[in-house]
Amino acid sequence: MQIRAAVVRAHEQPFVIEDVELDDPRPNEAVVRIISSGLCHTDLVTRDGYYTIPLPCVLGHEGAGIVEAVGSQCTHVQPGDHVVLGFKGCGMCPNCLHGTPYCENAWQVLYGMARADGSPTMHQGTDIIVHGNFFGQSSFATYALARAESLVKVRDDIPLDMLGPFGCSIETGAGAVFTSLGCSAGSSLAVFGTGAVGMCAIMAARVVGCTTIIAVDLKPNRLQLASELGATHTINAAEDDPVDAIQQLTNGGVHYSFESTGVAPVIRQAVDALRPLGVCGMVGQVRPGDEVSLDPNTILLGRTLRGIVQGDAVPQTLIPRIIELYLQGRFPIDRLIQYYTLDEINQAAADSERGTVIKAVLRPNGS
Ligand code: CXF
Ligand code: ZN
Repeated sequence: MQIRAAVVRAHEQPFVIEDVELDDPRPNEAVVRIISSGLCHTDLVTRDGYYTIPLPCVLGHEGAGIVEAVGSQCTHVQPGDHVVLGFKGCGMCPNCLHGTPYCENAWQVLYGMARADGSPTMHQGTDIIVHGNFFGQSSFATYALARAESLVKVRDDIPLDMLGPFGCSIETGAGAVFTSLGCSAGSSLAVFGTGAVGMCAIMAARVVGCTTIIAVDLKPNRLQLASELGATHTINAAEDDPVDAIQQLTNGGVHYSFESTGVAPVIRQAVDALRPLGVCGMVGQVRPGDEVSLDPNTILLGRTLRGIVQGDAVPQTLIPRIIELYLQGRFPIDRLIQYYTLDEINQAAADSERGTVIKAVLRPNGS
């Protein structure tokens, strides 16, 4: 079928809106009409060439929409169902078999820009390949092709146009606090970076009952919103040294820290802000080649730095729970979102990079 998509033709260049031919679904695939698609830091750094991927290509991995067509073996969703597009690993390595998001073949599966058998999912004309299947979806488009098993069916009484980011940034921030770090009631958490992922970590920390929730960022307007969403303290790292400030506020460091900036020196700060036995979770993609230096004697006292993918979430169970929290007013994700049309994707990207919007969400089929 013919779709409209935001195509990357060259790294560090604007997206170009073009007509593209999308494959029909294979037996285990479904086509989804994309109602919303969030922009994530991962899309922007991929556009800018952090990783070697074939061009032209279509990015986008925070899609939600309505199932349009299903393959013959697809039983758990039907046309008309409301779904969030998740992303899955290879399904066959030990970590996938254990139900974790730490696929041993993650880079190939997510960035391979083709199905597992190497076949492309998009064309222009009969023989020009447009590389799709980014994170199993390529949802910066009016329609996306996905493996049916990666679709999360959701209730249909919540607007689909705010559900796109649930498949990545929202479940990452929430799952990191609920599951990866397992922050407990009465504990302290410092969140470095108050983009969408950091804000969701703050909302989740309020839900689980952290009593000290410290937001660290460079932008006063973000810190203000972080306070409204649950931060008990804010630190502007442009003005104060966040490690000193956190040590003072907590009498020796936080139980948990969460690093969402992907900036190497900030990772060091997030570790140094921990108390002994504290755990730092990091989710931001660091520029390839950048390195982090740590004081080994800091680690010696039982501190941990760990990477987190998707908040260790099982999307089928975590996404409906966060939706429930949203409907109860305890996870006000709508306060993070600003909408754009597909044609406005370059404006959405610029606003995200400048930090004037927290979560830019495209509505490729209109509002
Ligand atoms: C990704 C980062 C690379 C590993 C998989 C998850 N995050 C999505 O934005
Ligand atoms: Zn993402």
